[in-house]
Amino acid sequence: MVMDKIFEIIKKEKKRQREELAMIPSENFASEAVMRAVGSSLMNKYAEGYPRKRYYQGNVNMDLVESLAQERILKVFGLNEARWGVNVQPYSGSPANLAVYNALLAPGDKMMGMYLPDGGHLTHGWRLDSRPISITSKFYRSEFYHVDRKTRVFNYAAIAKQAKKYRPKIIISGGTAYPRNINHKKLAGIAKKVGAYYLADIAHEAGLVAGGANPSPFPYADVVTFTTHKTFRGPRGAVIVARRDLIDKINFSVFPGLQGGPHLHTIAGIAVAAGELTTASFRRYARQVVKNAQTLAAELKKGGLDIVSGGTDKHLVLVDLRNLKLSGWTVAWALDKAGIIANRNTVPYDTASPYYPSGLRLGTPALTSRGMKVPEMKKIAVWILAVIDHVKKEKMPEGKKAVNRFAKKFRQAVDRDPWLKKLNREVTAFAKKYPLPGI
Ligand code: DSN
Repeated sequence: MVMDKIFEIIKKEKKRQREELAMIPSENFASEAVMRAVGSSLMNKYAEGYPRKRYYQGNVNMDLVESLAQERILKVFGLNEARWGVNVQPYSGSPANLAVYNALLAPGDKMMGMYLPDGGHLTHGWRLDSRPISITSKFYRSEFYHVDRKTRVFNYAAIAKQAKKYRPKIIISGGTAYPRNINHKKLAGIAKKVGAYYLADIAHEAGLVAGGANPSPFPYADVVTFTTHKTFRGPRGAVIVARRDLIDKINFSVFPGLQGGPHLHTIAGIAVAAGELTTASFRRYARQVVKNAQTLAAELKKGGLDIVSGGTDKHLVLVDLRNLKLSGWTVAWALDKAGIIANRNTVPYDTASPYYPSGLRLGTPALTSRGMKVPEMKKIAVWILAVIDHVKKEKMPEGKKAVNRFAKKFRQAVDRDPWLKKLNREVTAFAKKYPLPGI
């Protein structure tokens, strides 16, 4: 029996996950098989290099693990080995994207990515004016494309115009809070016209693409990156899939360019997850994730909330709280106290700060992994609307000092709030009825 204090904390965390509703769209529950692979003896081995080209001895089984992971990734997306190469070694999404840039760009080259408050990602060249925030904007020059102010979806003609003027070497799509399908065909066409690579970062929707619930970027993109712990439902890690003629450069960029020994225990978990993704039950899961998110969006909209872009094609819903003059921070903390775990998020054309943004981001992958369907989404929507109504008078003031005072007072108030405590008991009793996958 292992007695380390950490195991007490793990037990508490498992209880929290069982008793709360995980609605952060980038979170999910890996299966028992995935967790067993990750927690296995594979973690004891160094294996710098690639299958059959290792720098250390004793890698016969590591070669089998990594090759199987690569094969399964191709199978998951229906790809042909003659056209596509796979790298399963990136430690996570950020190093995966950096490895792609390091392979395909020279320092100072131009990249064009989705604007962060419009749903993009830090690693797509994020900077604030001329101040680099992500290392990607320190090494490379970046410019961003935006959603339309009115529709809050992309206007591809405007992106094409911008690309023609800016002439980037790479165009990146994908991100964290764009609820609509991305038109990969159009973006790849725009990239081709200006002589740029097209990188589709499908970190959020990889599982939905694999399950046939979202369109695939593979017919069009030069490179596709994704993390493996979101809708892919595997361990925390990432994968790069690239055109066959680019993969050697990318492999060299991952190792020895950026990383040392690969985490073969994680890669084994990715292989197990990829095996699960090719089943009929996963295809049903992927479709249900989207149906659940669409139900949630529709119910919240009926309840008077402003849903960015009017709905969703994916696993996530973005609520703009500005019409209620509420902060995403306030709502996220009140929901937390009720046992509903969502995250505050910037929204398109947000003027609030990223720490106290104007939006709330909700997702359905984790709830769907627990077996929840449309009726459960309707029930949860009622709770979310009730919590928002409960805090509707709590307006965030202006000015740093006033905000700090408000935040402290609000946190104390929600900690003691009897209505939220009562709702929390109701949510806990409900959540406990749905089994938690994993160990
Ligand atoms: N942190 C991830 C998300 O929540 O979307 C993106 O990296």
